[in-house]
Amino acid sequence: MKLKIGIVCYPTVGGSGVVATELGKLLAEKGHEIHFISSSMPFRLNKVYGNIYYHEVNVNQYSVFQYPPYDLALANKIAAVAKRERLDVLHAHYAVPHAVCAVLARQMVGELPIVTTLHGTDITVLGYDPSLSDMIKFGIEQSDIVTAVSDALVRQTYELLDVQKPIYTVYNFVDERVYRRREAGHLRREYGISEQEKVVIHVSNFRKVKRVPDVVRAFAIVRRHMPAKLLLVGDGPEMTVVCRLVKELGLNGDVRFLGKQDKLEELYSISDVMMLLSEKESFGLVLLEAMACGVPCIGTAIGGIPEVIEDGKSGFLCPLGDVEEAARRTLMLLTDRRLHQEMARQAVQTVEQKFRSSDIVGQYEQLYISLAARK
Ligand code: GMT
Repeated sequence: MKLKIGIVCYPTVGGSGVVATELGKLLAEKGHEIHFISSSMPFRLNKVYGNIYYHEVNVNQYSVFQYPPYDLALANKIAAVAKRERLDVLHAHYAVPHAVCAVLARQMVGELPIVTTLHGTDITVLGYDPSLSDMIKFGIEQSDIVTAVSDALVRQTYELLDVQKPIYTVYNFVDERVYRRREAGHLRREYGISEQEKVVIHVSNFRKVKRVPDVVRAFAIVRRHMPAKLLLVGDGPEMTVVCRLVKELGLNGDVRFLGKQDKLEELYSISDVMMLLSEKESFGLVLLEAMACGVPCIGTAIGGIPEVIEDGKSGFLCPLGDVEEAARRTLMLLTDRRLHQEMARQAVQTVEQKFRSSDIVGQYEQLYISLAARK
């Protein structure tokens, strides 16, 4: 059954937009017709596909509005696309405003099955905001099917918002054709990494919840014991704090600030350990990307991270804020060649078995088909 699927997502760098775009691309490869509706072209949509369309939401500036009415323009656009293209289903990634706008669009067109995927901060951060929480709950309850990217996020949503609706876990995935270990030795040389040095990588949007200073502190301990470099990939509000800490700890020569990068698979391919020490993380897509490239991970035992890293198998879990433990586990991995090889192998295997992209895309497809059949 070939479907016409609308996908509403954030277009910028960020896990929810990445998952939504990769999902659209793989669904298109299976023959479905995909309509992205977003404020700008999703950044991962880097190739022309005959059956992928992009509909831009434009918000006009009128002096009567103190704030541009993006949400209303989005709802209007969803309704227009749904009607014109006869969409079978609309998939909203992130509860606000996307799920809520989808519900409004459905009222405008009469019939529009809605799947909403909760990605994390839409619940774990915005869900605590009294100016938004009832609206988030409404968007969830009015959707036809709701998914979340980990069991942990499903539990948190029930606890926080007291929603009366089944929420299904559908994990994140990566395109295994892109995320695989490859030869990128030239990058080590370009970043001035010597043969003897090990490489620790951290990738995030440098927001407070990512606790990047903990990564730097853990790395400082590692560095006292062995030659190593830390690659910090990404940018965001905490960057100034992180730069200051790196300087304070005398690590300037051993930390490379790479900023936002595209070809992450090449950076993972020169890395030995991935570190993600967040205080909130519904899944941790970057862990999966690293694991697919054969990089064992050190992560905090919070949110959905324990569903991604199998402690002692594909990496290690540490208590939140325990930088000594994160450093101890990293050192274990960096100094024991056999342990590292085995964990790298397990990491790749976990991606292939538990998070296989064809299985995850198939799960979403089944949800769409069940809704389209109800029409
Ligand atoms: O990690 C971020 O801050 C970005 C955020 C987003 O909304 O794009 O990522 C969330 O969604 C990703 C895709 O489902 C998850 O892998 C991330 O764990 C999740 N981030 C948080 O929960 C903090």
